[in-house]
This record gives sequence, structure tokens and C-alpha cells, in this order.
Amino acid sequence: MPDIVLATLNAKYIHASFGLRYLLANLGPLRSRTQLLEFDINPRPGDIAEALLAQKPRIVGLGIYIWNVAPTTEVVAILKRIRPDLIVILGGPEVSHETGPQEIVRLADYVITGEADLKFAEVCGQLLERGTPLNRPDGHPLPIGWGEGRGEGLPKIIPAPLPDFAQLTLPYGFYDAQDIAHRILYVEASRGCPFSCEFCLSSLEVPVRAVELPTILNALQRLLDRGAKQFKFVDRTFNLSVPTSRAILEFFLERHQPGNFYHFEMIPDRLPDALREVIARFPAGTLQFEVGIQTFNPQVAALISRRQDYARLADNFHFLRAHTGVHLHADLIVGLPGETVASFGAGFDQLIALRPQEIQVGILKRLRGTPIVRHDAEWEMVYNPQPPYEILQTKLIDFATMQSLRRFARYWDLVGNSGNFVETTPLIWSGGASPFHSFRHWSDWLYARVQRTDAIALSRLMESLFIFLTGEIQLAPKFAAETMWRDYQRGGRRDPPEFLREFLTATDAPRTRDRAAPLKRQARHLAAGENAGLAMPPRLANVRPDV
Ligand code: B12
Ligand code: SF4
Repeated sequence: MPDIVLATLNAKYIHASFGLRYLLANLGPLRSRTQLLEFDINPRPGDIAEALLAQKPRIVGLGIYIWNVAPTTEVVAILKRIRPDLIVILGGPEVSHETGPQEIVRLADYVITGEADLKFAEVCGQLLERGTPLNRPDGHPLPIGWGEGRGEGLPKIIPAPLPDFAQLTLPYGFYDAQDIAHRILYVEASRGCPFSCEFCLSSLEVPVRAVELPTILNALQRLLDRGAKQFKFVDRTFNLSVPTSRAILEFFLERHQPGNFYHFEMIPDRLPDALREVIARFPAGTLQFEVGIQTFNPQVAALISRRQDYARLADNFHFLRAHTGVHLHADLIVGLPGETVASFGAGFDQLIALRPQEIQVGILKRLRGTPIVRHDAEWEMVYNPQPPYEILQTKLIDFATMQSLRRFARYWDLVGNSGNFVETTPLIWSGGASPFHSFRHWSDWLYARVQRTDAIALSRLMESLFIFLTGEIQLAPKFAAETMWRDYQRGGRRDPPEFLREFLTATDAPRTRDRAAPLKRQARHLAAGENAGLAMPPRLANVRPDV
């Protein structure tokens, strides 16, 4: 039985916990006495506690994030009720700041704040030394401060000094064959961010530290040798050091195999020729860039201390869409201080014109520790006290309007991002009106009709969209049906939904029953070829209202 269990609740099964693997890799002699247990957020807290207790550990270390703090609080409460002697150590971004008022912190024995790669091993070593086979055989005195959190010496809140990569054992050997075959593999070439966007936790993570290039390339090579195909870099700004990002991209390009996929988070206004040249050589659909823009309103950007060159950003988007096969995922945030509905909408329209394949419309969250709280009084920021602490209203956007924008974000995900409506989405604004206003009209209309934002079957969503397009904005039914049918087939489906059949000719609709497996989201965008971005295809300018 292990002395230590390291566990966390991931957002979903496919997300492997990278942080815990770092802790495990750096446990030194305690590694062989440690068990890694991962869950997702769906099982009942009682079942998770049962699985942890079944290992009969002396220490349980739990990784706490915004997506799991609520269920993990219940897990800790149960653990301590059943086994009061069990030592519970917490760590992770959610408990690294503002620990004072947190219930989960109250319930636990220790919290190690910050990057605990090395500190966790040190603390466990100290705790296990007491009265165990690990007890100091050499008779040295116990470490200073030992045991205080339990009335025995160690403080309850233990800050971890920032480790340098040179001190760390990399964790990639702890991705097992199952992880490599079925889960997203997180990797990192650097930690920290030099920027200071006030809504973001990474703005506190200075300085930027990088893994030595040969070291990370070796690690990536070993993963490739073991059959890894999908890599998601968690570096906050992958394109910060151009020579390093170029070297990593070159590395992947030289070893590229069909089915390989690489995801990077990029700052949008930094894409010099040295990067453009190598990016353009990747096969279409193999690179994904997550590009935070957050706001197109320069006053709002200044308020939240976000520096951004909008002209360069636009130029880089044009380049990426025209000359590369990169899948672009761009982020905007609703509810920033100083942002109105009109300025958000104008930004959304600007982004549509830049034609990324996906737009993530995020609702502002007040992450613990972030300096955005300095705007609370002036901009009357009201956040939900429950995780993920989303904005409820501001001085400029009241609660009801924020709710409508929240639904807009959700429906945008279902329609604009899903890849199920690549050609159909631009029809929503095909009259030439603002995409934002048109999509908001559809979003409000849809909510009035279905009264929900989740668990909407694709067939119901499609039928609602067809009724909206042909009724509310009066597109010709045959034209709308043919467009939807092309989208539907792009997903690998062969059987038209009942409500479309009367508008499709026999050649449009091969009424077969063979159902191919639906394609992945990015593949549906890719299959749409030239129309895969979100801007209105030029030929649509002429179709309204009755083609
Ligand atoms: C991968 C990731 C995800 C994945 C989920 C991963 C998973 N395992 O389930 C996905 C994409 C689903 C996701 C979603 C979201 N995420 Co996210 N995500 C990340 C990301 C990019 C990488 C995490 C990582 O692996 N880091 C590298 C490792 C080494 O660091 P680490 O995990 O922090 O671990 C270290 C310490 O925290 C600590 N530690 C960790 N566990 C433990 C355990 C113990 C016992 C101890 C002592 C210490 C300890 O030591 C580790 C080693 O140094 C981070 C940003 C980043 N680069 O870190 C954001 C981040 C974690 N996400 C964040 C946010 C806000 C979100 C979203 C709310 C964003 C949104 N959509 O609005 C959503 C929420 C999802 C939901 N369902 O509700 C915030 C976290 C805020 C918080 N308080 O938890 C971060 C930090 C981004 C940011 N800069 O603001 N995310
Ligand atoms: S939003 Fe991006 S650029 Fe800004 S601080 Fe966070 S990681 Fe850095």
C-alpha cells in the first residue's frame, strides 16, 4: 500500500493531470511509495473518497483547480470525517491565493502554494519521517518548524519557492501507454508570462523560465517514439522566444506523421517572418493556435493592463488564413471593466472579419489572486461567489443583459464553433447586418423557443435554425436546406433529417441509412475548405432574401 496518494479531479477524462505528474517525477526516494489516482469531476465525492481511502495512505495530496474545488471540498470533508489521522495536503492554482476564507483550506492539514514540484517532496519527507520506517536512522534533529500545521511545527500554508527547470525532473515518463493513446498530452517549454493582463493568473507568474532546448526536444522525441500524436503546449506565450518556438516547430515538422496535431497558445501580434515561414510549411489542420485577444476596445485593454497592437494582430490573422492551414481559435471576454454591449459587439464583428475557425466567447471570471478586483468599485463589478466566479453584472451591462450574452456564448459554441454549421452560420447574418447583432437575435429567439442552453439534440438545434433562417430572416427554404445539408454531410452523416427532406432533390439527398462516424470538430472546419473561416462567403452577399 502506498504511503502517499496524489490525486486530482480533471475537467474531463481526456485531460491528463500534468501538474501531478511533475510532483510525482520529483518525489525522489518517495516516488516508489506514491500512487497517482486521477478522476474526473463526474463521480460522486463519496466514491472518490472511498477509492482514496482504499489505498490506506498516510498522506493524500490533492490538486485543486477552479473546475474541481467544489466537489473536492466534499471529498476532503469525507476523508477527514472517516480518517481524522490522514494528512491532507492541498496545492494548485485555486488554493495558491486568498486561502483565508476557503472551506477546503480549513478542512485540510497543509496547503503548499505555487509551483510545488520540489516542495511537495520536501514536506512529505518531513511528515513521513516521524515514527515511520523513514524515521531518521542517523539521529539527526527533526527539521525546524516540523509539525506545526497539526500543532507540531510546519506552518499550515507553505509557500513553494519558484523552482528552476534545471532543478526539475521532467514528468513525461509518467504518461503511460493509455495516456499516450487516449488523452491530451500536456507539455511545456516554459513557465510564466511577462505580460500583466489583470484577469489572468499567469500575470502573477513572473519571471518566465524556459526548459533547456535540447532537454525539451529530447523529451518530445521520446514521446514521439512511444507513439504520441497530439501535443498541447501549456506555455502561456509560446511565441515569446522566436528562436525557441521556431526550433520546436522545425522539430515537429521534420518528424511529422499523418494524424499528428500540435496546439500552442500564442500572443496575436508577434509573428515575425522566421515563424511565418515554418508555420506555412505545416500540412493543413495539423497546427492549432489559441490566440487570446479578449477585447478590441483599446480603452478596456488599457484598463486591464493588456498591451496589444491591433494592426499587427490583423496582419497576422490575414497571413495565417491566407497562407497557412493553421486552425485558429481566438478568445474574447464578455464583461471586462469598461466594456459595453456595443463595444463588445463591435469587437466580435471585427474578429469575424478576421475569419478564425473558432471564437471562444468567455465570460469574465474573477480568479483568486488576480488584480482585476481593483476595478470592482468603480465599474460596479458583481461576480458569482461560486466557482467559476463569473461576472453577473457591471456598471455597463445589467444582469438580464449579461444572461443574454451568456446564452450567446453558449449558443455560439454549439453553432459557430462546433463545426456542424460551418456554411450555415454566416447565413444568420447574410442580410449584411452585424454578425453580433444577428447572432444575438438568433440566440434570444432560440432561448425563447427551447428555454435551455444545454442538452439540445443536434436535430432539434438544426430544425430550430432552419425555422429561424426561413421564418425570422426569410431565406429561401431550398437554399437554407441545401446549405444545412452540406454541413450535415461534412460531419460524415448520410441520412438527412426529416424536416429537410422535402426541400432537397433526390440527388441532394441519397436517402441511405449508412451512417459514417461523425468527424471531429477541427476536421469539419477543415473539410469546409475555403469557407472554413467565419466571415460571410462573398457569394452570400447576393443570396438574400430569395434565391
Ligand atoms: C490544461 C488547462 C486546462 C484544461 C483542464 C486540465 C485538467 N487537468 O483537467 C482545460 C482546457 C479543460 C481547462 C479549462 C479551464 N481552465 Co484551465 N488551464 C489549463 C492550463 C493551460 C495548464 C495546466 C497545467 O498543466 N499547468 C502546468 C502545471 C505544471 O502547473 P499546475 O497545473 O498549475 O501545477 C503546479 C501547481 O499548481 C502545483 N500543484 C498542482 N497540483 C498540486 C497538488 C498538490 C498536492 C500540490 C502540493 C501542488 C500542486 O504544483 C504543480 C507543479 O508546479 C492552465 C494554465 C497553465 N499554463 O498552467 C490553465 C488554468 C489552470 N485554467 C484556468 C481556468 C480559469 C480555466 C477555465 C475556467 C477557463 C475558461 N474556460 O474560462 C476552464 C474551466 C474548465 C471547467 N470545466 O470548468 C486557470 C486556473 C484558475 C484556477 N484557480 O484554477 C489557469 C491557471 C489559467 C490562467 N492563467 O488563468 N484548463
Ligand atoms: S492573458 Fe495571456 S498574455 Fe495576458 S497575462 Fe495571461 S497568459 Fe500572459
